[in-house]
Amino acid sequence: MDDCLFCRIIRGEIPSAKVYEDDRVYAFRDINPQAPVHVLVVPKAHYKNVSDCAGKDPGLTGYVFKACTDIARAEGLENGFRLTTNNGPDACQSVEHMHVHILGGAKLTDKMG
Ligand code: DGP
Repeated sequence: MDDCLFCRIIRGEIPSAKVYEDDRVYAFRDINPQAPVHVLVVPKAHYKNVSDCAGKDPGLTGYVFKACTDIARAEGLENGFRLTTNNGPDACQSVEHMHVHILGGAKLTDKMG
């Protein structure tokens, strides 16, 4: 996806604060953090959201979530963290490349919506 923002970040065409990378996922700090730790974890392959990824490659979807838990541990979030993935317009997904938000580093609100 030539013009996808997160594909461009993965390729290094747009700078990002990288947290983790392997052959299947890339993780970087959110440009507009909503918590002391706010990391985005994305599959390197382009899927427009988690529904798209889960439907076409459920193994990769699981791999992304496993990576999230490993990154949360590495970020020192032993006391808890939240994983959020916005899926489609009603969820206010703003970038159409599947991504999971890792939020933590403080007590988060109990409001989920
Ligand atoms: P969502 O609303 O779930 O689609 O989240 C998209 C997130 O992407 C949002 O929290 C802000 C972040 N974001 C948008 N553009 C950039 C960027 O250029 N760099 C980084 N690091 N994050 C970005």
